[in-house]
Amino acid sequence: MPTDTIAINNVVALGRDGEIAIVTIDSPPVNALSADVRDGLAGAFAAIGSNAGVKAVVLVCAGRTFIAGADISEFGKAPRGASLHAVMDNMEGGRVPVVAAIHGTALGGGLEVALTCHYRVSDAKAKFGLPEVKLGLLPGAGGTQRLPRIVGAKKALEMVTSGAQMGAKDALASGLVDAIVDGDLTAGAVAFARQVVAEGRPLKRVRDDNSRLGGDAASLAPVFAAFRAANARAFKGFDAPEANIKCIEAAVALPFEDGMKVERAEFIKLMGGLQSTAQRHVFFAERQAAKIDGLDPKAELLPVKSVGIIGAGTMGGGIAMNFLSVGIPVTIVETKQDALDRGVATIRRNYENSAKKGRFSMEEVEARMARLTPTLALEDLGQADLIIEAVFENMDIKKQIFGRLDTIAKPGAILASNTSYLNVDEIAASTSRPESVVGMHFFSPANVMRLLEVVRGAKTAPNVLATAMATGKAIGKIGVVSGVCHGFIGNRMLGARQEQANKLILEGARPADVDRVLTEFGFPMGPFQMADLAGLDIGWSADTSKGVTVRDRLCEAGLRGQKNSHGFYDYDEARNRTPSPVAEKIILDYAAEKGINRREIDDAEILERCLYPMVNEGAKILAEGMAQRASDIDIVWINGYGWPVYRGGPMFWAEHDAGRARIAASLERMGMAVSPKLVEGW
Ligand code: 3H9
Repeated sequence: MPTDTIAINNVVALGRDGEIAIVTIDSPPVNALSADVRDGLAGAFAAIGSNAGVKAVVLVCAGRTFIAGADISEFGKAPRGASLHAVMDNMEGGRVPVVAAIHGTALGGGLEVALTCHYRVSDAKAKFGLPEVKLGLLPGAGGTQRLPRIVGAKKALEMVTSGAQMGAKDALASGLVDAIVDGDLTAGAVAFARQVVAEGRPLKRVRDDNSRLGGDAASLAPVFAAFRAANARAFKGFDAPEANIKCIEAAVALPFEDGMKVERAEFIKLMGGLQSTAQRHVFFAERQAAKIDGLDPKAELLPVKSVGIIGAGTMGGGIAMNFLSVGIPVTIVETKQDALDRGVATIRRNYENSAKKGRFSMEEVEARMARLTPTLALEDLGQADLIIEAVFENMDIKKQIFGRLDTIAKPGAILASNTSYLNVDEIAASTSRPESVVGMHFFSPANVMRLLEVVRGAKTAPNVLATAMATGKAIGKIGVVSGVCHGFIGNRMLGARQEQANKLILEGARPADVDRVLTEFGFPMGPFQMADLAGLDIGWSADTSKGVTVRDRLCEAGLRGQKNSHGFYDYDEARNRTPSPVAEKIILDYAAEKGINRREIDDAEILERCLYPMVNEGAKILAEGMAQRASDIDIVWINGYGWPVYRGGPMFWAEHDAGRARIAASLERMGMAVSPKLVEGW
């Protein structure tokens, strides 16, 4: 047991267990390497250096995890406290062995600190990773030079460019940890340190051992080339992956110290760039979104142990999968047996496809399917804790369903609508318990997309809202609270973009131009590709079509989008697309009929007209209090609509890249009313 523990400062303590010194970091929530932690470590290792009685050191963390990385909130601010590199050099170059004792997640700078220790032990659940790439960065404390010297260049490449974590078992097999400790971690690490001392083992410095790199620059050149080629699409637009690759190349090609210089230079470049600022903004924005203004964070949540879903179509089925996958039983309701059978078959097929790809076993498919109860009777939802209505967008039908649910659902059950546009308050008013009604707007495909808009009705009870958000988290979604307005946050802004896109193709741009400009900006697809994918006939019917919009006319001409291989584009069997001449003629005829003079429209105008009105709509949403904060809007667009994460979301982009004043001026030129919020800022 440690004795004589002294506080080096408020977050680092130094204790002794015989000849073993124990340095403990206790800096909640995640022991990030803040200035205080660095100062504490500097102080502790200085004290150890001058104490001849210490034969080895154990470095351990209190709380839920080992060091989770540099303190991201310090980035971009004036430097304070001891330099991390100096602290690490001191540990690595010291006279006694240092053993890192790891639990939770050793991430980023945390893993880098561990890699400067001479030995590493962990518990069986520990995880290891260098996730800096997700922040638009690279491991800047030697990680790119040390990791490949343990796990090899190839594995290191994968880890630094994906940020993926490695479990303890793999870490042991690859030499990232020297032992896995059962029982008390500190005690196990101390025993390990004693053994190192007793056996007179060397001070293993990762930097000095090139034997596991897996080859030299020449022999590994094809590995780097193949890796770049295989990932070109995934890395497109991002600066950080290539910088990470260059550093691993340097680890292979150069002596350690020179590799460190490359790492430093690349790190500084990334840190000063807008992409990393944007990605760090997104990191904090994601966590911020979970916080609901004016709501006690400890508000008691309602239990969600069983779920009812109304509608077994694409949305209903996708929503059901989220719950089945995490072990929550679902009763799914349809009005017709064949629709029900189709919905259940689709869920099974999706699961089986995942199993075939090796994501989980066929037994797991059966286990998930066993949690699903299909039924034609709404009455079967009487015992569900949460009921989600996912039928098509028709207010009358939704009201009718909620009216019936009111008589069926047990008291206290949450009644949610997956509506993507409609007034949740009006839906709630069709029940006698509007406090139990909330919007839960999923995005298609609902089992994949991370975004969940949680729509807070005027009467939604705080614990209903909090439970909807917590339920989203439990099924792996990022919940964002929206107020009640047409289309909520995401679709309302999308509407502003679509309106301009539709005008642009009449005024002279081609759909393919609009799509190209937006994909070059970083969206995975443009508005017309998206329309084709969703189906041009959504909400359209041959019986009621008046032929008044371009869409009506496309549908009337039999163009339905990808589903029948003809839409704004024609699709071949491999889904390769070429602009449709039929669609083009319909657009040209329509423009002529409306007397629109077509003109050359350049890329800059396309981008401005698609994105600026969207930002303006976002500003209105903020001014009306429909979104809690600008960063919530960014999270909606990144996770629901494919806004490129390295551009930080529309509101971040407006503030830090395009410029609010420039957007406002341009909107005025377009003759659009500028939201005062856009001018005054958020
Ligand atoms: C780096 O290390 C650079 C070096 O290579 C180079 C240096 C020269 N800093 O996620 P949670 C906060 S870059 C500051 O909800 P969980 C977070 O904001 C870093 N704050 O918990 C939240 O605050 P709040 C590389 C941080 O249990 C609270 O902690 N490392 C940091 O779901 C709880 O977070 C990473 O990128 C941080 N590093 O997940 C790891 N981390 O309560 C980033 C967290 O006020 N972190 N916070 O909202 C994570 O991935 C997760 O937080 C973790 C815990 C898995 C650790």
